[in-house]
Amino acid sequence: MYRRVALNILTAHRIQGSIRQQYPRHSRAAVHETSHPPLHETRHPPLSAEISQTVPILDAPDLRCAQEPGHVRSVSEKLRQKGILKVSLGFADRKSRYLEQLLRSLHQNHGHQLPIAHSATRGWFWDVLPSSTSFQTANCQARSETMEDFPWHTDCSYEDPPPRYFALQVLQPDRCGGGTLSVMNVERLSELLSSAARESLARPEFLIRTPPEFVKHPDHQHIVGSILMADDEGRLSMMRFREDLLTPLNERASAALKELKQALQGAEARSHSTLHLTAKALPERSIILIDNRRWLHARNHVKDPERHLRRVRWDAVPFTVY
Ligand SMILES: O=C(O)CCC(=O)C(=O)O
Ligand SMILES: [Fe+2]
Repeated sequence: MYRRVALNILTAHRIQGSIRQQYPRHSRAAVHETSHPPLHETRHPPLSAEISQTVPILDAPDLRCAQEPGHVRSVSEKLRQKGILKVSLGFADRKSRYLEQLLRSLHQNHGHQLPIAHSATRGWFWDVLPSSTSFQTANCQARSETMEDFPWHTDCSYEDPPPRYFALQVLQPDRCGGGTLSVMNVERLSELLSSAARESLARPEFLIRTPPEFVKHPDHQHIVGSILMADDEGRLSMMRFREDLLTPLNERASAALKELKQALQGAEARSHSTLHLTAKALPERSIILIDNRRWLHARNHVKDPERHLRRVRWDAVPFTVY
């Protein structure tokens, strides 16, 4: 399990806050830069210094933003540059219409693939909500329907191709201090590895099992691939990882995986590679959008049985260098 470092959000905000100006109601949404002092009271709770330096924030004052070219371009650019972005909705959106329209706009104007529907009834969205009685797949409780913690992982690491992005919309934050989402930067993590381990993790020498509840065809119960992947500039900045599904296929792969697990533990405690997004950082009406390959994520134990996030994953692209 991973160790949690408590961030003193309020103190951190006094040191450095994010800029928030009052924008006319229908103007282009604001991108908050973090190098300026706070101008005045914020409408949304502040982020800690570590988080505000890393996670850009966009305001979406109304639903029209999801189709407004400047807003959609900002989302696309921030995701490309940082691989992580927080959107603060200025309106109630229990049906996730903003996310739905935003993903259509990203598809039409920025080349993102649309999400794959979970099922005819669930469509693109999945409710991350503890439940012991009603499950979104027939008679089967998914991990996201429990209150358990999730160790570090990439979503759908077993899929080929895996989704490049996912977003979580907060419908009800955990009011009891649990359910904190943590994110770890893959490039920072890979810097902690020896070059031998990095090279081994980039070889397709790992068996990645499909969790039984997601096996669609009896002949497709696993894939074989690498854990690390290089980006266009040759940096090993992309990863797919979920420990309980992985089997190394030789000694070299086994040693590299062991080193990665040790590095993960070391990286947890380092604020430059890991962020803990508490309910203060991600309140109701906020959405976190994440590059699934450039950031690992984890969640600690949920304490509030009504904690409710809505998840969507999109832009499935191959995890191999051609
Ligand atoms: O509940 C969370 O904060 C994250 C859930 C998650 O990682 C998942 O559903 O894959
Ligand atoms: Fe996840």
